[in-house]
Amino acid sequence: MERTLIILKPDAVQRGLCGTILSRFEQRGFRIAGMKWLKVQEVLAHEHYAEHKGKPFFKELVAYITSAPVIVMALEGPSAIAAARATIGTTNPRDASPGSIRGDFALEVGRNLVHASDSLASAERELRLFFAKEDLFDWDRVTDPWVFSG
Ligand code: IDP
Ligand code: MG
Repeated sequence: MERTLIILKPDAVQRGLCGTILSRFEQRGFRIAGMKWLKVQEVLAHEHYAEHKGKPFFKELVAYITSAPVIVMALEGPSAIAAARATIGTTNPRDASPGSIRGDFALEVGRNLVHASDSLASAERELRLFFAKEDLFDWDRVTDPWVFSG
């Protein structure tokens, strides 16, 4: 079981696509361990995207992610990190497969709707940036048969 960090970026919120995108993840079978609404501040944007510091698009990327509120989620499931990357599609939506979120709903790399952690190390680092450990729900403690039977 893995957890991964997902962000529904400002364009997803502004275009009214949060429900649609969340549905894709729910239908795939991910469990939601945490979810919140926030406006990413500049300092957090710099930390989250630290690996891109110095790249030509960095300034534009920080402006984009801080431009309006986002929904941040911790999703879990078997191989959740790779599975979520496949569900969102390639970084540039122009190349993303139909059936992926970016392939179905986006056209520009600078407005690609959704973030998903790209490795176990990134997922652990990014989850810590956005969630306190106690914010994340421990699904293994749920014994209600409505949740797991069938
Ligand atoms: P990822 O989101 O698929 O992991 P990364 O390479 O980590 O892609 O880049 C982070 C984000 O930076 C992308 O999702 C996209 O919003 C933005 N980005 C990446 N490359 C470019 C670019 O060439 N121009 C503008 N924005 C870019
Ligand atoms: Mg990335």
